[in-house]
Amino acid sequence: MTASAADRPRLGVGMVGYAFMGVAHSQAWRNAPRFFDLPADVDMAVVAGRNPANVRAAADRLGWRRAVTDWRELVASDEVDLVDICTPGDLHAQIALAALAAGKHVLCEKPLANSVAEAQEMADAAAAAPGQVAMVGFTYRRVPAVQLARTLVADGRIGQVRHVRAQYLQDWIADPQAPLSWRLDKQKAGSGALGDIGAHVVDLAQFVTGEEVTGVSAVLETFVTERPVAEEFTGLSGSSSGSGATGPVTVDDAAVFLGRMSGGGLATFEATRFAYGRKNAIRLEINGSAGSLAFDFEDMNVLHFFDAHEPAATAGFRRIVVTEPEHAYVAAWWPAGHGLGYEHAFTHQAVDLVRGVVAGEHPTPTFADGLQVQRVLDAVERSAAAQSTWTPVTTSAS
Ligand code: SOE
Repeated sequence: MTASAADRPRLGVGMVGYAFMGVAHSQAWRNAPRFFDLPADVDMAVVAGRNPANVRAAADRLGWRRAVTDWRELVASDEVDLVDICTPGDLHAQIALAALAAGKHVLCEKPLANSVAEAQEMADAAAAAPGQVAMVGFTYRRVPAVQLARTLVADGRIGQVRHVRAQYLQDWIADPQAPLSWRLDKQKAGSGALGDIGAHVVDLAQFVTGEEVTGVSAVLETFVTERPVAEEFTGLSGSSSGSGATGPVTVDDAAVFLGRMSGGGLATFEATRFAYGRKNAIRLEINGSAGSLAFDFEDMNVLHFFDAHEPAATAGFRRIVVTEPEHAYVAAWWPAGHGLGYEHAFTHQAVDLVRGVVAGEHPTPTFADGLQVQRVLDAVERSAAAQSTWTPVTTSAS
């Protein structure tokens, strides 16, 4: 890091990719210093993308000083201290390894990689560079209600974890005519709903309970195997080229699995993009020996808490509105009750990252955490392929 004009450290950021995640990260880099007291000035130095006109336009729109068409140039640039990877998964490992080798800090979108082997290499490279921060973008950890859930579990308020019920439900490809996107291409994305959104709930379940998933029994399904070729994409939705051309879906559309937690509890996970009406429902319910917690991202400023010690006559789920200055990150934003949204967790991620870099600490989730989630995803895929614990129900014919 260089010193900025006011003699404060300057953290130069270079971001690779500028689609949906790149837009969210850009907003976070812009807002972090405006709302939080940071120990360094954030310089949105360089953005990289393949198309010269589009990346220049994105730089202007999103607030990046310079645009380049080769991520290697960004990684090599003296202006860049931290490389922020917002590309499809097939580029995560290459870029992160190059960035770590060049002495840069790294923020990598989730899932960490497209395979355990890649994730292992990335985690090893990060471990070999202890002076550099390497973090994975499991952003939902930084929703204040999720932070409160973790604190309540850690403080023993629900006792020993018995059940974890985790779902990530979306519907943006429920229509069979929704066009192909890179998220439906195994080469690019590694897996489908499993890695794209299932990874988030695996991470959340582990983060909130402070435990790990130790084993799984899974089924995966691809409901629509052929889709129209896309013309262009904004956000998640795309328009089909209208040419009638179609292409194969090479990933899972939905993942459902059981798991065991390291503390002895049982878990169920569901990740699908076929849940009509559910736009970004990230639901986590945890039942412990002394109470329960429930969270749904579609009502993200609220955490439900049931305390089993309360008298039965008046006990009930308490609806905690997580917008008080006492709640994680909230004091930097709006007065109580005014609420936060999707983008705020990205800002919190940027804040923790800048603080970690300056303090020489490693904010979680680290690449090692990303590798652990990747191992769970891998176990899910192996279990689904093996069908080893799958027991068909007998029919009158069998
Ligand atoms: C698409 O399913 C997606 O953009 C994911 O890739 C993100 O990680 C999730 O937060 C929102 O949905």
